[in-house]
Amino acid sequence: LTLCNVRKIELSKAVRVFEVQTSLFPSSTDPSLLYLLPPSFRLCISPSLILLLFPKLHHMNIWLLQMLEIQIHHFETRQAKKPKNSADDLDIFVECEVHSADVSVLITSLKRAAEDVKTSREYKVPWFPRKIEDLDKCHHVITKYDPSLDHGHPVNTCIISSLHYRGDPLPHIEYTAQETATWREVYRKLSSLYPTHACMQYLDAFQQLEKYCGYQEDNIPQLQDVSRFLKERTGFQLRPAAGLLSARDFLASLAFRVFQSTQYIRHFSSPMHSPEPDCCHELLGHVPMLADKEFAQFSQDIGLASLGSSEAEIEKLATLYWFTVEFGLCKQNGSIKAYGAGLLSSYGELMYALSNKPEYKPFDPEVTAVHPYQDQAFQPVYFIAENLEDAKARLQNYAMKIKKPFSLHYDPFTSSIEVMNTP
Ligand code: HBI
Ligand code: FE
Repeated sequence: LTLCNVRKIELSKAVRVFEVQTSLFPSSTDPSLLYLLPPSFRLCISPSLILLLFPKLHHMNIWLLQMLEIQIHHFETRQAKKPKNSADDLDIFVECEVHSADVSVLITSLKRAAEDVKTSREYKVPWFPRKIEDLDKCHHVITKYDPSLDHGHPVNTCIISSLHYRGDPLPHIEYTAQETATWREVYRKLSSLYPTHACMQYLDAFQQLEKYCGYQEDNIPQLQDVSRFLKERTGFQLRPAAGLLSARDFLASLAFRVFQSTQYIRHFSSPMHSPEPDCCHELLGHVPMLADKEFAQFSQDIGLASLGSSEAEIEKLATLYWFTVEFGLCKQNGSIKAYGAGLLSSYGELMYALSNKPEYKPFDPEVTAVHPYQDQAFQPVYFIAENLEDAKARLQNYAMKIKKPFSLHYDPFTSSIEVMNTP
């Protein structure tokens, strides 16, 4: 909070507040605010000190500070930039921690008494990884899909990745003959569509993966080999994930060019559909695109934008991710091609998306980020990018407008995030 233009006081007075704090409660209470009375008063020195420094503040504000159990971390006075009445006018900066639910109550209350209230932190910045090692804490699996509640979609529970730590080698999986048969069926059907439906970046990478990474219909590629391949192309690496991760954790890893990938394969009884991401989706959908430079940057940019963002902003970024990385289309040589992994790993939806049935809209992050999406059926609408470079530039422009009390810079030499405060 920045409370401007408050009269200078002698700091020696502040020390005495210790003894008089109980008398700071207002003697005549505004009845409309009585409901704010706490069950038990918890006094702390800092709000009382503020009362002394802000003689113009109504006592009620101080009371509120105590009641909301606001923690004051930093206190500073500066010469006012625009002295109004006297040369003694000060700007006072208070950095405090307020529960996000209490922020608006506090601001409203302060505005009644202070001349100018500016807020630089309207929410408590959520924890976010700053070093690539911190991704060990970003593995929260969402159990949105509960196999016991849905008998229509059996899941394969043979391989469940346990917790993986950075530096561990990626587990080598011996897939069963039945699992390989599932892969074969998916691989055959999808690769027949790619030449006509996939964008050229995808086709280039797919060819390379067949040549160097064991992409064949009779072999499920190993994450270790694929990760090494991607690292050489774009610096992306894979990390095994136990299932669908929370959007916050999943996006955060992209900021470090880490893609969290499942390693199990869908149930053999429904090879053309999986309600959760599985290795067919990751290896056939995501991996080829992550070998493209522009697309890798686009993915990392969504990740960087997510760090420290509010819940509402994460929701928008996850929606953007959905309509681009998962279901994006782009123009290429006068026709429309798919670059989204959800399309490139689904025979049915890939055909549908490029038929004349769905609605198309131009990719515009402001519009796309708030468009409702569908995770139970085909998308009713697809967003078309002019090209990947244009999509990247638009996303960067969108990310710059996200309000955060700091700016971020990714240092590729140390794989860490530099945080710069912007008060
Ligand atoms: N988790 N393992 C995994 N794989 C994904 O592709 C994935 C995820 N969590 C969220 C997610 N994708 C996105 O749909 C957005 O919510 C970010
Ligand atoms: Fe995906």
